[in-house]
Amino acid sequence: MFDTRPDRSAEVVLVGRSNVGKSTLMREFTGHSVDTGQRPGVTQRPNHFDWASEDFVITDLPGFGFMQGVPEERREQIKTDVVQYIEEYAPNILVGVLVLDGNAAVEIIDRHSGPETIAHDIELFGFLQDVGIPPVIAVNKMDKVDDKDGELDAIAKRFGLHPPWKQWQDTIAPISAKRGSIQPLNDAIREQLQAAGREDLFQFF
Ligand SMILES: Nc1nc2c(ncn2[C@@H]2O[C@H](COP(=O)(O)OP(=O)(O)OP(=O)(O)O)[C@@H](O)[C@H]2O)c(=O)[nH]1
Ligand SMILES: [Mg+2]
Repeated sequence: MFDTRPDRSAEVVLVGRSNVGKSTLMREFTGHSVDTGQRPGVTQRPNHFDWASEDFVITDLPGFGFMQGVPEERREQIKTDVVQYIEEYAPNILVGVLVLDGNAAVEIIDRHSGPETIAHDIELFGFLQDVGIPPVIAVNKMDKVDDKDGELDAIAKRFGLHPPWKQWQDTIAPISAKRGSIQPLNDAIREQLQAAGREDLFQFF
């Protein structure tokens, strides 16, 4: 189990498959350097960015799914640890940002969906809701997507949110973390913070 978490009463977590851009997004949020990479599996322990004076922490969690050079057993362990982390700290977690690669998400979800299987991303979205954490879907790498509305509608549908996606701007935020274009996500996170009565944390988003 991860044991690096600072003891803070409020937290925002970034979760999602490997290589979708969670750490790049973390860097955007904090303005501090975080290891990112060309290959999946760069982050294998949580990166916490901590404001002790505000009693607040943002956590970039390791990714799940394929990781280059990481054995299956270790990947399963990381996934279990991520789920346990979320479960344990759910009472403190105000928003769960589920990061997707806008270019690949629909194909990956469809490939892993079947009569008896559920894609990780969909499962995680439901899990966040089940433990009482409002999820926000950050659809990243939009700079590489041509038909933006078409892709976002397709994603919305996979998560059971009826298209058009624009009805769901407090839950679906198209961004390009690498280009520093994350305003829709800041807005969506603020909506959730406001619902939790935590306008004091607006300064971070
Ligand atoms: N085109 C494009 N590439 C991006 C964007 N955001 C991140 N990337 C690239 O995607 C790759 C993976 O980024 P990371 O931030 O390391 O991804 P991660 O989700 O933290 O990956 P793990 O730590 O392996 O789970 C890097 O090469 C980034 O430069 C984006 O908005 N657009
Ligand atoms: Mg990372």
